[in-house]
Amino acid sequence: MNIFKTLAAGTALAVAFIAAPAAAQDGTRIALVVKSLGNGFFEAAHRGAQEAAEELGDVEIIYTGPTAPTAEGQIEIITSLIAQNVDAIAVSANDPDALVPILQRAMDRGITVISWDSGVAPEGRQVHLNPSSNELIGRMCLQLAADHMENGEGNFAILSATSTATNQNIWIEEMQSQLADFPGLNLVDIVYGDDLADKSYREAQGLMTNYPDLDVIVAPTTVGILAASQAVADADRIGEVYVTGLGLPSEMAGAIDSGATKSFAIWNPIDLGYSATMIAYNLAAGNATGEPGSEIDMGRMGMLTVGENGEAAMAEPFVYDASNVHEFASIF
Ligand code: RAM
Repeated sequence: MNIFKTLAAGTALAVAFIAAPAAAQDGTRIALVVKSLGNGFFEAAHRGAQEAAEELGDVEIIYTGPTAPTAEGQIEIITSLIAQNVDAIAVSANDPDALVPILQRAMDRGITVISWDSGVAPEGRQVHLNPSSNELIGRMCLQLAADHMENGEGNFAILSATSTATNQNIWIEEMQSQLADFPGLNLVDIVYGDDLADKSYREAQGLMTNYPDLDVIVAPTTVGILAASQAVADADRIGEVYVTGLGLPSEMAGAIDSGATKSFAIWNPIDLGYSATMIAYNLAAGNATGEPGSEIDMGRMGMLTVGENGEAAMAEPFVYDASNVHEFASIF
């Protein structure tokens, strides 16, 4: 920066300070509270949030989350965000109910609250953004399992994230309620890897030991699907036990190459973080109400129509296989 620019910037700051000393905050501060740090899915969503912030201008993204995916960790973080008087909190929740009291306190203080990815019960937020239709995600997981079996017939187990995760629990319910449409599929067990790589790996090993005739592990979590693929490869069971579910091309390209999976699905996590940020911003700015039936501008993702219970869905999941995984691996 040259000296004239520095002076100009300094003057602008000084003027802003004199003109509005009590209006305090610079711009809009939006906290993106994720299930846990160190998860590539949320890191991609963060990139989308940054993109939205740059497009909006004068928006600061506070990317935060606990080290392990627990509701307690998120409650602590949200308590501190309320003390910092952020403008909006956009959370992917580790539990639909446990966060409600603290988020109600945030809303009472005038903070905009939305959930995205993994929802909070309606009384604890203004809007919830699902990545896609839950029914469709459930059906897609079953279809992927069937696609990895001969004639769509065989045994499968579900390796989920935490047992309280709103999104995975809804998708599991959807899988169970649509099982009748896939008569060849036999669900033998549901286990929880807590979105921790080591626990997910051990749970996948446990499934292979406990069910010698297991054909497919369906992991509706990017952490679980990657860990299970590694467990299958390490156990030398490639070609006998397949892994599928929801994964990131960047993390799963190796599993496609090794043959641990033939295909898996996901929506664009960058778009999801971008959309959540746009929604939080427009609610905080008073440009939208979030009322069922109303619309919210999501920038390059278009207009969102808010549905029943303040819920809406972003886009359809996309299937990745050997034909396209490497092309997308550099994106998310
Ligand atoms: C994991 C998280 C996230 C989920 C994806 C598919 O990264 O559990 O909430 O949406 O998987």
